[in-house]
Amino acid sequence: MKTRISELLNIEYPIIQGGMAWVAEHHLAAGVSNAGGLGIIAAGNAPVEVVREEIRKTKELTDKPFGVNIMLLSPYASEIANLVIEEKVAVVTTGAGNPEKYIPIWKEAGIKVIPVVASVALAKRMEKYGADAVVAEGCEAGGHIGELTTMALIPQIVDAVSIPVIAAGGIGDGRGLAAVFMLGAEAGQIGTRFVVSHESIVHPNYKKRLIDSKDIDSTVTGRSTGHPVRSIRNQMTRQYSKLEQEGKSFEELELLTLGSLRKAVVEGDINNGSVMAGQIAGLVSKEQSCKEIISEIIEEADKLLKVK
Ligand code: TUI
Repeated sequence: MKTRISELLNIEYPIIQGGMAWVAEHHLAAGVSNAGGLGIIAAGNAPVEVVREEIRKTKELTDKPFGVNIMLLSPYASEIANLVIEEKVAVVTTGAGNPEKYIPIWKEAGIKVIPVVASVALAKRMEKYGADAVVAEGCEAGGHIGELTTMALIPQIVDAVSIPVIAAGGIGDGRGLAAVFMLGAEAGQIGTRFVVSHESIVHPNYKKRLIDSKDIDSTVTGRSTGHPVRSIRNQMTRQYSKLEQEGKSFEELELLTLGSLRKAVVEGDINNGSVMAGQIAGLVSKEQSCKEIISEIIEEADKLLKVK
């Protein structure tokens, strides 16, 4: 399954791992890269020294290319934008914002730049500013999301830009990967399924909650603040929605979510923490190694795409 993305990134299979804050650290990133995909370290809201350490530990675990995802709402985003240059990271993906002011320095350093976008307008702008590819993320995805579904977003972005498009949001198996190829994507970004991998360091309660989840278990909070986030419905999302309906300020709502992802991922508090996951969680039924996950998805997609 050679595509412009596997060529660009120098990877065996057209699968990249989502840049999930707290989840995507060196074990997962190296696991995915060693399995032939592109592993990604999520900087999230972490300070620069923590991210530097993650990059160095990943280098110890793999000789394959890997990337760093920069969450642009982070107070450390600009420092991390420089860190990836210092550490000679091969690929940068970005989320939750517009990275155009950093693109020239990353390109100058030879970094492959792949912004995550949720609209045609931002995809076109990223191409104009020199991005190598875009991840087009539909609202089936977990975490911070845009408005459009993957089904509607991918073909519109594919038609609007010439650079290759990586689809994200709702891909959990080979059928999903084959489907986005039909829409014109040249790779898939997968998050939720990798959360439930052996290499993922999330608390066992979090993995079990995803394995147990049904199709309709995720919900979106934060639409009123302009920062919609998809996670599994629980005490935390109910409390958040109640305060949102009461018209509480963005600052008050932030206080509730502050640290809540860590609470779920690290402490395993899946009732009061934020259990971010995509709509495809209902399809994830067991914990596997990154190698098993990637082999299974590629084998299935390959078979489907060969049927004429
Ligand atoms: O970034 C993500 N997913 C995330 S970031 C995150 S941490 C967080 N937690 C709470 C509140 C906010 C963030 C958890 N999950 N995915 C990539 C993504 N980017 N999806 C959508 C976007 C996006 C949306 C609007 C990118 C750009 C944009 O507009 C930028 C502009 O200025 O035009």
